[in-house]
Amino acid sequence: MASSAAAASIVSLLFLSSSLLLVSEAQKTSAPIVNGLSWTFYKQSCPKVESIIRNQLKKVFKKDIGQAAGLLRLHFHDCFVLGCEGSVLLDGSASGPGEQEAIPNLTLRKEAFEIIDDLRARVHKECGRVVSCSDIVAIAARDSVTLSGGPDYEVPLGRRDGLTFATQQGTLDNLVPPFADTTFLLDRLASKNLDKTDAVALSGGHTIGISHCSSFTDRLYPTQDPTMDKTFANNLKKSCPAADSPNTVFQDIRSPNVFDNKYYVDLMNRQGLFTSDQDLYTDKRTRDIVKSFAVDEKLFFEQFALSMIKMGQMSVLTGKQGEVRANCSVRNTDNKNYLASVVDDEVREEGWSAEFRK
Ligand code: HEM
Ligand SMILES: *[C@@H]1O[C@H](CO)[C@@H](O)[C@H](O)[C@H]1NC(C)=O
Ligand SMILES: CC(=O)N[C@H]1CO[C@H](CO)[C@@H](O)[C@@H]1O
Repeated sequence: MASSAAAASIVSLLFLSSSLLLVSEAQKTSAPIVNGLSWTFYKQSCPKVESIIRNQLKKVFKKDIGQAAGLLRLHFHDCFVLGCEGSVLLDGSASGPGEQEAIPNLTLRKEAFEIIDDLRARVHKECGRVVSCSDIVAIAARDSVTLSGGPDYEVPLGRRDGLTFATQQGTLDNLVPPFADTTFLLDRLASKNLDKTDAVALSGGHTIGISHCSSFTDRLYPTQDPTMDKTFANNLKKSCPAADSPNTVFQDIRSPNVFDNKYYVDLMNRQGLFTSDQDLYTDKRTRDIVKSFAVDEKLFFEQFALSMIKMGQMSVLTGKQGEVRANCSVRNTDNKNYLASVVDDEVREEGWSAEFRK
């Protein structure tokens, strides 16, 4: 089974370069885009934003490819709680703890926040305060996928940054815990207009990155989950000798740092790390989708890109909503003055595009 999947992925690799072109062309036309976002949002105001981010991330990942996983997960957490509006980046304030302090966020990487701040500063230096933190997070997540070996795809842009962050309870109520079964996972995603294909595709994000023991040791202690492959379980027990061991393990044992379809091959071999992962193969509603991605990497890549574009547009702020933060960790203090400059910028942009049409 594993070898036929491997053969299938070799075949799909051969077609990868040509298919990627098709995918990104197709997405521009077929991926639905919400009102207020655009494929060419910064064409006039910051045409280099995407190349600045990609070039810097190439350097970051050359030193530590693990950071790609941290950035991908950051975008997911941002979007699921209050929508993709950068609230996950806000530091807790006097009014209460931020999304960062809520339990599921304790394992977001500190470096991911630092990388986003650094990218924002670089983009600001080039273009001024025009690109939102939430757009930077969305672009960085896409680049993390692409630079780890996954698909390249266009990201709709024009998100604005939120002014508030979720409570700890709000964060818990919107994310999915690793001990969730497929019914729980599908219900929660359905409430965000994501269907079962999106659920299986997006879970494929677990083809890169790490997990702390405490996120899955409920499957090892006190009783071992019978659906888990025995050898896999024994190895996890070595890495995590107690339920609360502080260690980490790779999520995809076959190719931990490569964005590929091996996550689904893991599931078919009962080597999924979380219940939420493994149950996608146990549950009849999602099993065939898992299989189809395990044997056809191209199919997975195309669907992953579509599902990410969908997730990346959840409850976005656009137009004059929210703000463009000057520091991703805090709200702007000069909101009033800044509104004037937003209006100026928009007038300027309209001027430019009128020019363009001549
Ligand atoms: C919807 C169900 C999901 C659940 C239950 C879930 C749960 C988790 C958990 C528990 C961790 C490990 C945290 C730790 O202990 O360090 C993790 C890591 C990760 N998740 Fe998810 N996740 C889900 C969806 C997603 C999605 C949609 C993506 C992106 C498309 C994603 C990307 C990642 C990545 C890349 C990591 C590794 C982070 C790192 O290495 O720092 N996850 N996830
Ligand atoms: C952004 O705000 C945080 C929190 O107030 C602060 O610690 C940090 O130095 C600021 N970063 C920049 C680049 O000003
Ligand atoms: C309370 C706590 O530890 N919060 C942390 C949540 O995660 C971010 C990013 O890693 C940290 O900066 C916070 O300190």
